[in-house]
Amino acid sequence: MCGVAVKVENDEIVSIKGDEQDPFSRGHICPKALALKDLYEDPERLRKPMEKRNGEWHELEWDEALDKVAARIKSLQDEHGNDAMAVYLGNPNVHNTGSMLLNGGLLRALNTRNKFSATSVDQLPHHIVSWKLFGHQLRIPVPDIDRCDHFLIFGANPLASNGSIMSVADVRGRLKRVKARGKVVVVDPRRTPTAELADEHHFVRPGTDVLILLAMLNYLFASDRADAGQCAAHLDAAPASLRAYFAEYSPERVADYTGMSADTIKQLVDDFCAASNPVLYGRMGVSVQEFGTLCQYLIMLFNILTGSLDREGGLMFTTPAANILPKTGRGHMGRYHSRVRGLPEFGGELPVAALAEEILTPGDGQIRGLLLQAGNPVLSTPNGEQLDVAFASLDLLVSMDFYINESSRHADFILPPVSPLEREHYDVIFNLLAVRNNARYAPALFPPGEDARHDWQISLGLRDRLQPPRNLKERLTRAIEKRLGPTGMLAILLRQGPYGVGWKPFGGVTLSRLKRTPHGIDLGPLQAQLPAALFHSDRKIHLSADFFLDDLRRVNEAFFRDRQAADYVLIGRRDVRSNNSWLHNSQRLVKGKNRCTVLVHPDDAAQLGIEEMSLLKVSSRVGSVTLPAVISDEIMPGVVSIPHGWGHHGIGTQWKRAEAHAGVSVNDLTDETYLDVLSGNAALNGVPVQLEAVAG
Ligand SMILES: Nc1nc2c(c(=O)[nH]1)N[C@H]1C(S)=C(S)[C@@H](COP(=O)(O)OP(=O)(O)OC[C@H]3O[C@@H](n4cnc5c(=O)[nH]c(N)nc54)[C@H](O)[C@@H]3O)O[C@H]1N2
Ligand SMILES: Nc1nc2c(c(=O)[nH]1)N[C@H]1C(S)=C(S)[C@@H](COP(=O)(O)OP(=O)(O)OC[C@H]3O[C@@H](n4cnc5c(=O)[nH]c(N)nc54)[C@H](O)[C@@H]3O)O[C@H]1N2
Ligand SMILES: [Mo]
Repeated sequence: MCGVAVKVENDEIVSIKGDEQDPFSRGHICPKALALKDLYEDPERLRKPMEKRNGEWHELEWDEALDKVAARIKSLQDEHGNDAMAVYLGNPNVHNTGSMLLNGGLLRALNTRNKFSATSVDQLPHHIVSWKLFGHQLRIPVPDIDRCDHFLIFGANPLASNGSIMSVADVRGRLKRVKARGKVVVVDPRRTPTAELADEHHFVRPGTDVLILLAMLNYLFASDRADAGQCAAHLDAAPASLRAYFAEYSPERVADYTGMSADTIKQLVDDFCAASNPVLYGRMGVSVQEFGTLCQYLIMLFNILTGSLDREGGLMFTTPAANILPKTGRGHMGRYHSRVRGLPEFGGELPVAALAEEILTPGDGQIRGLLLQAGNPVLSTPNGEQLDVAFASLDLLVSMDFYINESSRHADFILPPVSPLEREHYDVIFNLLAVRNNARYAPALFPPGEDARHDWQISLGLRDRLQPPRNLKERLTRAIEKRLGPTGMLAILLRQGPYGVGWKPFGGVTLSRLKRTPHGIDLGPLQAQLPAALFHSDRKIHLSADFFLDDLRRVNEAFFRDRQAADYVLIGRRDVRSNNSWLHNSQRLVKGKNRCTVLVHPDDAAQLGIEEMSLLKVSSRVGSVTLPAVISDEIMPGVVSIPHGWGHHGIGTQWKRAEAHAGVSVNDLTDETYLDVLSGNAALNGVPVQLEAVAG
């Protein structure tokens, strides 16, 4: 989302800088952008399709590779049924214009219920809340960071992540300006760089946010301040009808469980209500935990009941120039369930925490083949070791990826797409979640390598082989689709969009206009847009208390029926010089001291008898890892933190620099049975662990 200026001389990248003239990012970039050079030049990045025969990799030509893969998928599905072939869609798909606009055909051709993605280790709760309340899973409002004067953040570290479900550049500068206007308050089990910058930071015991949020609503009602303001007219039920749900969760009752005092909880509400333009925002830390969906619901409810939704400086809907909402599914849930554990689908996807058991459990409907599209779930999803075993047992594994990593090493075929600088970019997803409406088109910087294919070309190539056109009409539609490609599809989306041909100020934001305006076009601050933003046919916000607050039973069970609290719990950690599991082959990003360490509070370190950089063995129900400890009071006592995406063990993988900075995988500790049961989203934070000092 940041404008990047890449200087090239004689086909060599000589510098990568932030584009000063970019109206959205104004010269800002984060270190990940520098990795574009390493990625482009990386000799270990695959350029040719690969087939593994008798444990050895062989290069193939594209047509032969696509023919073989399609034939194998077809025979597997013919023999065992469509669902025997599964798909996992990784995070980079949403950063890839071609994949976003042209991968649907392949998914339809595969026609399998066993579809998984990184959504269920991430933002699934947000989709469910938006689907229920606003009628569309992608209608997710974002904090209006540029106009709020009170920013209350639960479980997000935008200084490292650059903002999530809040596309933004220069978070540091923007947060400083919020501070100048008012206050930034962070609730996090770790004093993160974001918490350091904030005016206030409050520790919270991992996974207990739900109690704090319930108590905040309790106190809001008890002090008679629940007032939906401009939202009131758009609610399907009176706010007062919700009051009873929160009656038993007074700040005094919940405080002890959370590590936050009752007074602090009340202060959070008092300060929020005293501000002119407050907003409450919660992200990974509160989504990827045991009560993730309930947390996101309560956060939305708190914004609604303080009149902070759809108000300048509050939580606002965006107006993206290329609007995919009308063209994508609004959402559905529970139409079918996973075979082994009975977890519900959402929007046609099953929770990825169920993937390994669906492969390993014999019987009708067992998964025997898998297509990985831009994903490395062995490192990125819970109980990676189990998945590693499961992948080894598959009849067929195909990976669309340019690295031989911990997941694709098990593949029979790898189909590598071009790298980011060899393709055009328009961000259809992250503009949808951006704090200013904005449009920017970047053409490919380099022509794709000789005989290279884009993700969308590989995808359509497979689709056509799996499901050849059945008639002339289909033949024509497909020819047009291919001719248009992502650029042509984008041009249509822009024309049909809210700033399309009929839009006065610029005579329309068209593709040709964007091509003539390489720095991008600023389309202004977010606009209030209720009820037009809603997809429900009654144009109301459906408060859906029954659906979400039924989960209070599970809350009561977890906290108030003397469940044994774990001695130690595990949380994650993001770093500006890393991106999930796949940028560790970039020297620029891995150099310097080892970042795959476990953070431990000094009191716990003393108890364990360890010193700085002592090795610590961390164990959970599913496995254990041993790594160096960093001792700091930035983490709460009783909590340890390990970053994810490491664990490049080097067995059969082919990225030497990553292997030289191997680290361990935190997802060998996270537990595939530890879930936010309401959604099936993995609970990667708050995992109970044991600690043991390792001699030597
Ligand atoms: N413990 C713990 N686990 C986590 C998280 C956490 O906070 N804690 N975070 C979770 C989150 S938020 C996410 S999104 C997931 C991410 O998990 P995944 O979606 O599985 O992503 P990665 O592991 O980064 O793997 C991405 C793969 O895509 C490849 N790739 C990159 N670009 C492209 C491209 O354009 N095309 C193709 N075909 N391939 C490409 C890379 O080489 C890499 O192998 O991890 C989750 N896992
Ligand atoms: N540099 C870099 N940037 C990235 C990524 C990356 O890997 N590296 N990944 C990208 C992706 S895919 C995503 S989804 C976004 C995520 O972006 P963010 O949501 O900002 O994710 P994190 O930085 O993991 O921040 C989560 C915070 O939650 C805290 N936390 C953990 N458990 C709890 C809890 O129980 N309660 C509370 N209140 N807090 C808790 C953690 O300490 C951490 O500070 O980042 C994106 N940006
Ligand atoms: Mo993510």
